[in-house]
Amino acid sequence: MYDHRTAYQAVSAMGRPTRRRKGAVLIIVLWIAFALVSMALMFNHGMLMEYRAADNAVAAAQAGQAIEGAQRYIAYLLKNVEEPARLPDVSIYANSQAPVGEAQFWLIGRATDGETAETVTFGLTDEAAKLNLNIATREMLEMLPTMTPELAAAIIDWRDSDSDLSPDGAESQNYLLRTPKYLCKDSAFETVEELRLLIGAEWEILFGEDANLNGALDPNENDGDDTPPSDDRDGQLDCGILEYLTVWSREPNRREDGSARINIRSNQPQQLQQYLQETLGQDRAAAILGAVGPNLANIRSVLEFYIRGGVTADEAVQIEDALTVSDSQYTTGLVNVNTAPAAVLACLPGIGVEFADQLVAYRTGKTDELYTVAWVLRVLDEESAIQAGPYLTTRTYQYSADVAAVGRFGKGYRRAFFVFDTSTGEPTVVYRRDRTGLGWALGSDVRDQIASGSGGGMIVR
Ligand SMILES: [Ca+2]
Ligand SMILES: [Ca+2]
Ligand SMILES: [Ca+2]
Ligand SMILES: [Ca+2]
Repeated sequence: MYDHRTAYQAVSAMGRPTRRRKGAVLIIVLWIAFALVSMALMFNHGMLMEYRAADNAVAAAQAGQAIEGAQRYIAYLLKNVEEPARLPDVSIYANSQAPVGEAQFWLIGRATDGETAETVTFGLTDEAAKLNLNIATREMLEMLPTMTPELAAAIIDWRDSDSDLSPDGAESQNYLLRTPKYLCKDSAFETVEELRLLIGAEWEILFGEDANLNGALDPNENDGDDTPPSDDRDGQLDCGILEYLTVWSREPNRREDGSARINIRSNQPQQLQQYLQETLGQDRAAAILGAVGPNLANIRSVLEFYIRGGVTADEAVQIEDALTVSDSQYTTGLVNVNTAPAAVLACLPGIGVEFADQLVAYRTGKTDELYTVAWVLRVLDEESAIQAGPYLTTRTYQYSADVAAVGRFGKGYRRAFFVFDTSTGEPTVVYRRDRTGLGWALGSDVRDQIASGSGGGMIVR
């Protein structure tokens, strides 16, 4: 620290000042002292900032390591779950304030049935609970909250291979007018972020009120136009389309043990007959196949087979794993009717807004009953269920982990969004995106938790 007296003495030593000169010297001394003190303060401040920066850098590095740790942990978890293809119960894995050395991580989840989005929820989330951008029709896309007919048309034009402009859509001819100009992709979406390239993909449509994509209503998302984003201050989180869209959902079209399924539509009905006889007995097999009739090739979903054949819910549990209506290796874009929010279910043919709410209300609090898609018949009439059938599943093979972490003293906040695909048998990260830039997404409760925690440090973003 700078010593004023030393400086004063140093200046005094320049000569024996007269009274007049003494005054001038004092001013100079003050100046010099002030300058030196200022420099010392600046120097100290610089040191302090550098120290803090180093401290933050250490914390951020720790948070980054926690995110890597979380990634390995989740891959291990998904590899070892007791019930594959089902979203693991949050009680069986670490998802909130999980320690990794001096760091901690959280998995930003989504409110499930019966919960509200007022505070942040923790856990893995389900990509099969979303609408697949590469499968959804224009009509289905238009049902999404905040979607416009123009963007829905632009999505179809973006992914279809032709250059024929849909009504209100956008092809290369439109994208070449932009600055910088680019071509329409004319093939499938590889990420949801590609939406940002589309004409009509306004920020408000993509994000809605959920500016930090955490599925929870943060204060700035419920204060009107006081702070961004713009919102309607109604106490509800009105999400944009990013919340409801995926490109990852697909199921392996094999039984859980890896063996081939039986294709109901194939022209070898004796294989189906034999399987039903072995599993459900001669009488039931005969009754079911008799009810379905000879036009097996027209059956568009396993659910439709249940309906036309009068298959009971108990029988469905026994046979669902073995049946399919396709020879493809994977089935892309099925929506998990057990986990999808009403906003997604409402987009599906035969369901719509009213049935979507009823399906969510029915499934709330139930687990065993939801093992096969047959349960939707408790809500949907048969005709509606037949329309919805080709889009429904009760399985999930892609899980997203939205990992937020802080280092020591609650500093160095980092966030990364991962998608894990288990459809090949081995959990694989198929997508990773840094979300640190979206700002604090763990809500005020976690902020308080960290502030009062062992570190007691403040949170520096
Ligand atoms: Ca096109
Ligand atoms: Ca939010
Ligand atoms: Ca606002
Ligand atoms: Ca709102």
